[in-house]
Amino acid sequence: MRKITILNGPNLNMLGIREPGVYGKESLAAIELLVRKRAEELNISVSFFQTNHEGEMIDRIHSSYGNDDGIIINPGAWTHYSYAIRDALSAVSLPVVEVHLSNIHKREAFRHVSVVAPIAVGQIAGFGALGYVLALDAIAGQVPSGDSKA
Ligand code: CA2
Repeated sequence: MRKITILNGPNLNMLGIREPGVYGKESLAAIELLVRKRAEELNISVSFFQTNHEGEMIDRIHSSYGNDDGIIINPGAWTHYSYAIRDALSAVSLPVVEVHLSNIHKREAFRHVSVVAPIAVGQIAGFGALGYVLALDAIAGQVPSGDSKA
């Protein structure tokens, strides 16, 4: 079975608690449920991880090496400046899909830049919680299922 890891960076544990106008009303747990439902339909095994600590995120990305088939990541504010997160993603040589709840391109100028995007297969931004489900569909297309009936 294909294994996909879904990673969330700083402050995303606050989803559903504050700023619903920008990031939607769903909590991270609710997003996880949505993604798990779609993962079941696609016969994909998913694991979730959120941290507010950059080094912890880098360690988690490294642990995907040899264990996972792809990474979906919302790097939060690290998106805009963390070469360390980008290098870690690059180092594990797995397909990466970048997700953002908000449309970062119509927000403040500093959010228009993603240092992760150049090493990602693609970026999904602006669709709220649905973006994570879309990202799963997208990454499923990048990773062969090994099942001729799928
Ligand atoms: O739109 C996204 O998903 C972001 O990655 C969210 C980040 C932001 O820095 C990026 O520019 C775009 C921030 C996540 C903060 O999440 C909060 C959730 C609820 C309340 C406050 C912050």
